[in-house]
Amino acid sequence: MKTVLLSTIIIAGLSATSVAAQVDTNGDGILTLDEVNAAFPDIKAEEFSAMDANADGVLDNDEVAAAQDAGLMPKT
Ligand SMILES: [Ca+2]
Ligand SMILES: [Ca+2]
Repeated sequence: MKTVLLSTIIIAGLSATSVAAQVDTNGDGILTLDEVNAAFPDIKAEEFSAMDANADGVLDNDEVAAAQDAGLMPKT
């Protein structure tokens, strides 16, 4: 029984590997500054703008991945 529980926890952990999925509190697939700030209070508007490569005011998965690669957003 313990093994089954552990497996369930591991699977749940793996399915939530994307930071975007954790930070995206309203589940619309994009991150707003408010959502990013809720998860990472240290990220300021200037840094958010730097991550927002296409300047549409939100971060999509590609922008989040690029921001993480550049060290602008923590990988959790
Ligand atoms: Ca969102
Ligand atoms: Ca964007």
